[in-house]
Amino acid sequence: MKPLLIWICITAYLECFGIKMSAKTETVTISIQQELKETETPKPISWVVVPDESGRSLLILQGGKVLVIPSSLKDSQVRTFMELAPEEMIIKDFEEGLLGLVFHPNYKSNGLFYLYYTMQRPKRSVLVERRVKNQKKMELDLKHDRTLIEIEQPYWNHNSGVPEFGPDGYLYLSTGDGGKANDPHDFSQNTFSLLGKVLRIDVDKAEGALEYGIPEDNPFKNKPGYRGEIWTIGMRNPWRLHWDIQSNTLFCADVGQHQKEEINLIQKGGNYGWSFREGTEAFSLKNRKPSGEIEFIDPVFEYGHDEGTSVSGGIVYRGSKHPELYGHYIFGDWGTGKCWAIEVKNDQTISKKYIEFVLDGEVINDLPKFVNGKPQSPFKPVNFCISAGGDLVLLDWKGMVYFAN
Ligand SMILES: [Ca+2]
Ligand SMILES: [Ca+2]
Repeated sequence: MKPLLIWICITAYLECFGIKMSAKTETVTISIQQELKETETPKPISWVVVPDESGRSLLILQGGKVLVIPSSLKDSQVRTFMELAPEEMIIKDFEEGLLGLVFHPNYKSNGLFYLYYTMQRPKRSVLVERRVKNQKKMELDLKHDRTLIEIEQPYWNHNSGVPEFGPDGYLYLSTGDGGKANDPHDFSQNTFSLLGKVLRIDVDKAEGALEYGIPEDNPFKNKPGYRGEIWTIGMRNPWRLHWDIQSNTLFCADVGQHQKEEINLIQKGGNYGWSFREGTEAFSLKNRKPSGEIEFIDPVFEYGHDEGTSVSGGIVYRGSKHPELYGHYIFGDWGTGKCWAIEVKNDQTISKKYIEFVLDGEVINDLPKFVNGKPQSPFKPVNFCISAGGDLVLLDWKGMVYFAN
């Protein structure tokens, strides 16, 4: 056989086993700079632009504080917007705390926003509506404090907690499986539990005893044995959710246990597998099959624990500084610092790039390093967000806020 033919045969053979013989993955280099150096920003978990055209943003800290950041990013003008009271004991273990904040789509007329955080005694997570009473001054209305959802948390980990509004005006909320390992109580596949799901609710309505409405087109509304809030089933610990309005796609990065880290495209009523499956594989520690026929939705992208140990989802890049990443979903790994950009079309990943971030001439996320099987990265990407100018904000859980140049 001719060499080319031999190569094609080998490639086809390996691809039968899912081994891709594609060309070397391209690496995109992005230089970044640290901002807010003079401000204490421990465990930053989200950067949210205030939707009032002021150019201000909120920086959400896991410990329960929210800072207002001026468009100038000047440290001297940063101030505390709100701080959850310490008696609420929102953070006790490292996955607990203030985990998400989102503004209401009609924020300009109603001043509303939503927080998701954990509380203690008993352990639970809550979705709470708060209000800004003076938008110009970003002054919190101390009287408006409405708890919409309260979910009992059996363990300290896997609380998930990303509220995001869709283009339909409904609030999507990711929840984790409740914690420990192996989803010991099978919450993710339990259709009467709010754990291990993506939920979809109408915050502008109240229905029966609920503080919110359940949209008429939710897939399981009024179905016996199902909570009507459920939009998808079988999530483990989504960190995080992102609506890309332009492509009308809800991205969900789901943290794996010991096999695979996942990027999923969320579809109405879908079952994303956990804990029957981890990524595209059977979950090896349970290795059981569902009693009936369930169609599981595979991730659109996954990676193994040779590359990382805990995925941090991000955003679809729509900025202008890096045209080579336009329309790509950007995310990284909290354990190893490795970062990716993938391009998705027709529910398939059509291209993959690595991203290396350069700070002061040094790459901060070099090749993944493991010692005794544990990832060693001083850089802990926890979220990739969008700045007021539409560019990339990179949050390092170690307390740093970076802006892409
Ligand atoms: Ca938990
Ligand atoms: Ca899955």
